Amino acid sequence: MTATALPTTEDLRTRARTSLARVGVTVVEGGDFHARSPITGEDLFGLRAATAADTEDALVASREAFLTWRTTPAPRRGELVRRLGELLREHKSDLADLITIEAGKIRSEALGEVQEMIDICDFAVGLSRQLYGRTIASERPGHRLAETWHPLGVVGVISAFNFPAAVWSWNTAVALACGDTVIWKPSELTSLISLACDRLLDRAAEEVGAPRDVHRLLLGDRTVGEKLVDDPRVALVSATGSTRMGREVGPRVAARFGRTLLELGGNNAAVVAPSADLDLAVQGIVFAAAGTAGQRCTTLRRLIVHQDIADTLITRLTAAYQKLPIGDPFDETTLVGPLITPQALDTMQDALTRAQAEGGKILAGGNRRLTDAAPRASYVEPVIVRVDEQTDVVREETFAPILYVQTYETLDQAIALHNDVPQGLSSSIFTRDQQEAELFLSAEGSDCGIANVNIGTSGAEIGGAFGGEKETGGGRESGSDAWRAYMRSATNTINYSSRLALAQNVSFL
Ligand code: UN1
Repeated sequence: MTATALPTTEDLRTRARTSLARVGVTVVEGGDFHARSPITGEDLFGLRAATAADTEDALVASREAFLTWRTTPAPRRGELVRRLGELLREHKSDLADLITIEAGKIRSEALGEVQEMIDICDFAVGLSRQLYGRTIASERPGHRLAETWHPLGVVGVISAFNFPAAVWSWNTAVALACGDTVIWKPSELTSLISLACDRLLDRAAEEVGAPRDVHRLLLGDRTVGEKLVDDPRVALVSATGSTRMGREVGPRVAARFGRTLLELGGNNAAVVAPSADLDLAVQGIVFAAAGTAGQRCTTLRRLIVHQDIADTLITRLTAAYQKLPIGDPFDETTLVGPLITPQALDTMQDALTRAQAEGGKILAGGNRRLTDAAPRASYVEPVIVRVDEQTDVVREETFAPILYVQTYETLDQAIALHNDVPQGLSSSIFTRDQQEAELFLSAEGSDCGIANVNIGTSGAEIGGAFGGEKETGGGRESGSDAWRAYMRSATNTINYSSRLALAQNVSFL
């Protein structure tokens, strides 16, 4: 099924300009750094990328702003985030338009992404009154032992194309409430939405009287990111992207004893047990595997199905895949938009070729679509591939809608297969058996940072901490106590007696 005709690049330009103007951004065109849209695969505007001097200027200004911001009472810092949240609400539709234009997300997912930003702002406003430290029982009379949390410094946020705005907001709303300042280097593929977010935060800062340099945006290629990675003035580098990127960023920041928060690749799986509610499982699986055209870190990439229900489930899934409407993400009936770039399509096709060479069989999908209407764009049918074992290609993250299906006999076997990949982001089990569900969530179950029951691997709420283990990088962002990564703790021992008592009963003098 293919939805109606695609918009033209000129339509997209007009729409982008209108949304940007409403947010308050005037695009200065003419640079050689291009904003483009995967909807047609064509360039929209030439923009100006940050120069080395712009980056240096941002570093100086951010550090300077930090000196004021760190002493601003946290609940007042929260007022900036509250105002940002209000502006995001007001411009929800404009921001969603820009996300659709640049990332190719369908309308409801683009609106969902903006909702995620609003939610994290609400969370961070609350957090600004809850940066709790503990009081610890001292072993000495007349002493108080306490833990205090202080702002950390300049946070460098490096974000990816697939959640071009939400991941920025998880980091920025929390970092600002924590008293840090932020320099943002977004994906080169999503400059327009970045300009819009930056403008709204600037407006919020003006309105509440916060230093304007609490936030700086640097558009550019990897050289800009590298500067943030290597500069000791950046206290924390929070980077979202591929494991390959994380392998470079991690050691470079560690070499200067900086902090990192890494959100890297996932190779997320769902186990489907014999007792599973299959109606629910089919819906959960199709959204998690084909939603966002398979381009979420949390996308479902591997299905581990009990052998007794495999045929039934596969029949239902292939039928659902054949009906997926693929095309213009602005069309309300579309469920699958374009892949981000032609390279993403090549990578997908290479993975499918390898999967077949390794014994996999394509059960549904895999054809390119809309080649006449948009030859430079990359629309493709989400694919289901049946595999007998977890071969090399299955153990890699291919950032595209490929779902590998394999079967299991015992739950222990399923969990072993589940964990036998280098990545550890998100996971789920579909079962109505409580023992199975609890085992999957236990210490000997899923080894991921996110483990779900009767729901797919993607679409996490902001209230929980988001992140994963192993090659996913170990970072935690967003809710719960992820805020601690953006602050430094100090342990305070206060002697309010008139005797000097040494710890561990040491006597001296
Ligand atoms: C990502 O794919 O980079 O859980 C983030 C989810 C979203 C965030 C995904 N809330 O799928």
